[in-house]
Amino acid sequence: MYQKLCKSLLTAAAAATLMAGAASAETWRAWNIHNDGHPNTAAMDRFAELIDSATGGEIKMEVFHGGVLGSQPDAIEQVRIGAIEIGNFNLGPIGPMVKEANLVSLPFIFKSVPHMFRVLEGEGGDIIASAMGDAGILPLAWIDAGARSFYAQKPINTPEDVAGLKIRVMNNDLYTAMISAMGGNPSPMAFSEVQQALKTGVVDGAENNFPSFKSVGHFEVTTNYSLSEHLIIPECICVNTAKFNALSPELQEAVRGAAEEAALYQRELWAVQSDQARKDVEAAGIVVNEIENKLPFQEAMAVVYADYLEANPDMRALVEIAQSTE
Ligand code: BDP
Repeated sequence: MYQKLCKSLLTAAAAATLMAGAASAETWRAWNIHNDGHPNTAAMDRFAELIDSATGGEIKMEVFHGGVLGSQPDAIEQVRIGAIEIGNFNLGPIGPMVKEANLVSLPFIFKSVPHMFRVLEGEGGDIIASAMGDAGILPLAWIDAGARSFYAQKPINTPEDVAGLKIRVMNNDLYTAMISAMGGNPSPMAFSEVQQALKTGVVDGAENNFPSFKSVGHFEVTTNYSLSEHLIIPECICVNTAKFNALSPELQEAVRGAAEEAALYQRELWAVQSDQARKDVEAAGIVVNEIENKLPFQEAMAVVYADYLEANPDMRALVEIAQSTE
């Protein structure tokens, strides 16, 4: 940490020297779906400060919170084409555009959050990052989004409990396949619409991590959160590739360093605030249900894996990298 800080201070000083006399600063627009009180919002605000100081004011960042620049799939597309420069994205909605990124959307592909980071920080992560960069959306740093679990008006202990329920999922065929494999009715929907859909019964349930379950009020319109932890999907701080490549090597290093530092900050906040979010929703009356045996959920996903590998035989090697990572 200390070394990292020294390095980024040095980078900042170097960038400041470098940039003294530089012609003109540019302002990047940053997309973030979360509101105040969510760890990613604080991390993106910190990132804006870090990028400013690391680049000696050469790059400024205006962060638009609450998804006001558009839905997540739209914003991903906008970063790809350079209409928005940068964003905090979940890899779930990136999967339909970059097939390598879909690795993380296979249910139960990761054993734990640390395992997910080990895969991302190894060869698997290099393959995903390079494919994303080629698609125009370059990851500068990975951030934590914990594990996603189901919530509904009843406990979910087995895949059979999902049967017949209409469950909101993010936009990705792997998630619709996951719900269908349990006999449920998947309902892909924008994040901003889920609270109302739960409230009015348009959907019976959804799935997310504790901070998001809390921050957008899903806990106010549901009763049971069941710890299936079926998806551990990382997020990224991602930049338009062409924009990043057009920077001098010094500025690239400064921007990457700022993103890495913001990501570390996010992970620290996440650790504390996800525990707190669980406590807060429990205090508000949510029943958090431990699932004793997750094996039936994992077994129900066999068809999802089989169909996925049949349709994407070229992804088998990446799946094997993840599965063989300790
Ligand atoms: C949250 C993610 C956010 C997603 C949202 C969702 O941080 O990027 O848009 O889930 O379920 O946990 O749509």
